[in-house]
Amino acid sequence: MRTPPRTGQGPTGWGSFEALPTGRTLVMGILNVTPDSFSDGGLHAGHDAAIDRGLQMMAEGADIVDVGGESTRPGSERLEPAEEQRRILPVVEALATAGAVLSVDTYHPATAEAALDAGAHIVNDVSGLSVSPEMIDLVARRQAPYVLMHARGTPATMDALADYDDVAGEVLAELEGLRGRLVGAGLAPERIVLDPGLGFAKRGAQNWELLRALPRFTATGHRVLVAASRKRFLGTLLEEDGTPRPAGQRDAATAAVSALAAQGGAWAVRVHDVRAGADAVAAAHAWCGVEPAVLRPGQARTGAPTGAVPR
Ligand code: PMM
Repeated sequence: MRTPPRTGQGPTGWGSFEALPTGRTLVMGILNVTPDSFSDGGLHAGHDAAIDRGLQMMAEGADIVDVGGESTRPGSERLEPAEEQRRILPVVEALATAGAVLSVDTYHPATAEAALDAGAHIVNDVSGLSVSPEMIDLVARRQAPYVLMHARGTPATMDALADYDDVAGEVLAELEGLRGRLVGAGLAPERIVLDPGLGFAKRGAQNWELLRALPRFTATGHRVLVAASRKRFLGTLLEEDGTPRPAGQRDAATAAVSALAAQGGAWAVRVHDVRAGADAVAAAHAWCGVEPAVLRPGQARTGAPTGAVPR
């Protein structure tokens, strides 16, 4: 039996990558620290709002909080590492102190390293095939858990690069090539999390094909992250009169994907609506007979801190 560490008054977190439960699918909450969060009150108020949101996510059942300073939506602008760090480091530091397990959503090695120094646990790199040699050296040197996401090109160019004969086979083969480089540099294979990169150089139906191929990804023996939350392919699925469903109205479909990902053995689902994601995963696991006792650190919803019993 393992008990998540207590951190005073606030919600509890697992505190380290190693302490994360292994018997169920984890919930990774998305915490964007982008200028929208600074719209009123400036950077400091933006940091405070982001920290509060991160704590709220932990209370709602996030096992991991994914902190990012740059939007990676198709067509978005790239951000300088210094500005990225200015946005995210105070947030990483505060949430790490609160016991959160944190991933940092960046493709800049300098930002990844600064975030690890500030208490982050996992590097979540959406650069895919353009992964830099410095990033490989960094995660190998630090033995940092690393989310290896499949992508082609950059957010500006990726939509034009979505030509595949066999999307699952090609994505897997490209990920395996990169995995070889990471392991060759000395990163322990169990620290590599595979992510098919839904929406990154993938067109609508290709995303569903990749989700259907989840068993092929888990069969590699790596942890697999499914990050479908509010993505464009869900908007397209739910379109009415040719108009895609707006991002804020895609959470029910996201929850359905999260439940099926949990049933399919995903290591984690990356979601905006943490409460809905945690509920979906809990229902899927209950259906499949997974112990409810492993549900979440601190069992925040009942307010009663309990130990977790990973299987
Ligand atoms: N997608 C986005 C951002 N970060 N990280 C991983 N590992 N996988 C993803 O698919 C992913 C990501 C873009 O989506 P958002 O703007 O809704 O966060």
